[in-house]
Amino acid sequence: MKRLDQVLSNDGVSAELELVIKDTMVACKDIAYKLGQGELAGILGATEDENIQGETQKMLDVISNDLLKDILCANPYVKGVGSEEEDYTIAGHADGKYLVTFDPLDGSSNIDVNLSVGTIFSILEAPNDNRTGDDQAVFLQPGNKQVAAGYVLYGPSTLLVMTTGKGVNLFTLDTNVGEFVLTKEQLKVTEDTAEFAINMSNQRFWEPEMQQYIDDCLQGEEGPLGKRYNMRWVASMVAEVHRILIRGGIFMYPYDSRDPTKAGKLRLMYEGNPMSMIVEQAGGLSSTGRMCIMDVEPKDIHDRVPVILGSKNEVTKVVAMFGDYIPKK
Ligand code: FDP
Repeated sequence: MKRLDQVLSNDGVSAELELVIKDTMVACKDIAYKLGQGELAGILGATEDENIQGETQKMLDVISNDLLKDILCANPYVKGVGSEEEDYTIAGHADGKYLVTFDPLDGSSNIDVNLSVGTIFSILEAPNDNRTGDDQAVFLQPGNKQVAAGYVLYGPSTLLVMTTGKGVNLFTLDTNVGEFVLTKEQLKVTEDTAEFAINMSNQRFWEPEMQQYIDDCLQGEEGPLGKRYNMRWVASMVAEVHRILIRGGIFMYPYDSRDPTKAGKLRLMYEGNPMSMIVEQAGGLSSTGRMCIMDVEPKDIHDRVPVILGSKNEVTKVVAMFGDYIPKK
């Protein structure tokens, strides 16, 4: 079986980028170990702090963030990092070629109930100028500029799903040797699906287009979509996207009016962009409803975005509800 480094070399990934990815995985293996220890390590529960998004930080959010931040900032090829858990971007090496953004522990409300969580990462090329990684402006590039994106899913087994722009591969952590080994090549999202994932408790706050689509799904065979739908909501984006990569589906965290100043709940640079690159590299689609997520120009490292992604034909049906935009593929 091929190891991660062999797959990256076969894909023609530069030695520098390979080292950045491998260091990201060193941190993720440590996170996986700590999650596995759970209560025994005394690291479950909340801290007294909130992150810049106003969310209470779990102890493991902070530990995972520190692991990724420390290892990546020490990597000579990393110019800077941006994290969902950090107020500002952090400088690495002034002449580093890459910028890494990450959500260290996505779905962290699941930690205390021992359900799946994940780490999401996105890698961009750093602009070749005198600015350093603590200048957030260097990070403000749309998702279509990503050179790599991936997630690690900490579930019954620890999985890495990633792309460097040549399709999407799935690796499983072999805990006997501490290596990620290739277990599925070239994942493909089915074009059609009858399974949707959305937090239905927010229904009354959605825009009319989204209300309409879900109403149509709920009508099943008798409705305009003509099929019976199933629903799933793990409340962990990594787990939802993984399910979609394995058996198809559509995941939505749309705009809602609970806080009209926020474009959505999910973060563009830590969640929307990397997950869109993975899903689109696997033949799926991603959209805000009105434009391709990866075409959104970020104004701030912590920008939020409405997210609709998954099986191509189903995402196309949802964006058709919004009416004024046709997805690229
Ligand atoms: P969490 O807040 O627990 O980190 O990243 C945000 C996220 O989880 C996603 O992983 C998940 O899909 C979503 O929020 C869950 O949102 P709800 O709390 O609305 O269910």
